[in-house]
Amino acid sequence: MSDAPIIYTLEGKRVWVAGHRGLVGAAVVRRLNRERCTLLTVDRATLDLKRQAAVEAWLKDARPQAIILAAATVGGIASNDARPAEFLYDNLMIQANVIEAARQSDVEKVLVLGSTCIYPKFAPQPIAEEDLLTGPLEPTNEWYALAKIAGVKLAEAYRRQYGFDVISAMPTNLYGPGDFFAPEASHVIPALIGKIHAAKARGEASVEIWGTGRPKREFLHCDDAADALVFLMTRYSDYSTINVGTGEDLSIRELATLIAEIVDYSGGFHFNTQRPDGTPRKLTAGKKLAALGWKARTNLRDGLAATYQWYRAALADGRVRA
Ligand code: GFB
Repeated sequence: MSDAPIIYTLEGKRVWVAGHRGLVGAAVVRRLNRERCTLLTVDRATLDLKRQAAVEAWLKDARPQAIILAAATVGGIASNDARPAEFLYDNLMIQANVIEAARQSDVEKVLVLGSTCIYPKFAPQPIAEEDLLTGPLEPTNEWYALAKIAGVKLAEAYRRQYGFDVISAMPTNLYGPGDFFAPEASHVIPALIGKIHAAKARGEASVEIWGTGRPKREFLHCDDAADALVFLMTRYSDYSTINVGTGEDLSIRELATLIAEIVDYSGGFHFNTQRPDGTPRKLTAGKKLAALGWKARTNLRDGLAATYQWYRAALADGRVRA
C-alpha cells in the first residue's frame, strides 16, 4: 500500500519543537534533522509555557510556521497519582497557550501530542479513536487524561471555528534512550531497567514489581513515535485524533522477564499489590495510521537493549543517577 500523499511540506519552514528536552521532543529533533527545515527550540528557563503573555510574545518574535507540541508535565503511575494539580493545570495551560498564540501568530500547522490514557479504563480492545469519551477514565491518571482530552478538543475546536490546521496524535507508552529514570517517579520501563540493574549490581535475589504484573501495555520506541509525528505533520489534516502504536502488547510480568534477560539478571520478582495496577489494558487500534501508510519499525527487545545500553553509559558519565 502506498503512503498518503504529502499535503504539507516542512521544507524551508521554521519548525518549533516545544519540549525538545523530553523523551519524544528530543526524538522529534533528531528526526527533523533529516528534513530541510529550520529547527526552533527554547529552554524552559527562557520561556515558561504556562505563562500566556510570555508564550504569545515569544511566538510573535520567533515566527514559527509549524509547531510540534511535545512539551508536557508527565510521569509514571505514581507521579500521576501524587501530583494531580500539576498534571492537570500544567498540561491545560501549555496546550491552550501554545494553540491560541499560534493562531494569533498565523502559524500554518500545529501537532498536539497526547497519550492513550485519554481512553476509557474499560474501553474495548484494541481501542479505536472513536472510543474517546465513551466511559469513565482510569482514576490514577484521570488528571493527565482530562488535560490531554482538552488538547484533542482544542485541536477540533480551532479547526472548526477558525479553519486552523491543528491535528492531534495519541502515542501509546513511549520509551527509549534519554528517558526519565527515577524509580518512584518514572514510567515502568525506566523504573524496571534501573531497579533490575541495581539488583544485579548488589547481588539481590529479587526485584519489587508494582501491582499484580497482569496489566498489559503496548510500548513504542521514541524514534518510531517521532517518525510517525513527522509523517502525520506532512500527510494528515483532519478532526480525528490518531493513535500511534505498534499493535502489540505484553504483560508487566513478561516485560520484567524480558528486561531481566537483557540486563542478564537471574534473580526473581516479588509483586507488591499495595501499589496500583492502573488500567488493565490499553492496546491501540492503529488502523487510521496504517491506512495512511505508516508502521513502527523497532522491535521491543532491540529497543529495550539499546535503551539499557544508553542507561549504562549515562550512569557512567553521570547524566543519570542510580
Ligand atoms: O508506566 P506506568 O507508570 O504507567 O506503569 P501507566 C505501567 C504498569 O507497570 C502499571 C506497573 O501496571 C504499574 O503498576 N509497574 C510495575 C510499575 N512496576 C513498576 C515500577 O517500578 N514503576 C512503574 N512506574 N510502574 C501512565 C499514565 O500509565 O502511562 C500516564 O499514568 C501516561 O498518564 C503514561 O499515559 C503513558 O501505563 O499505568
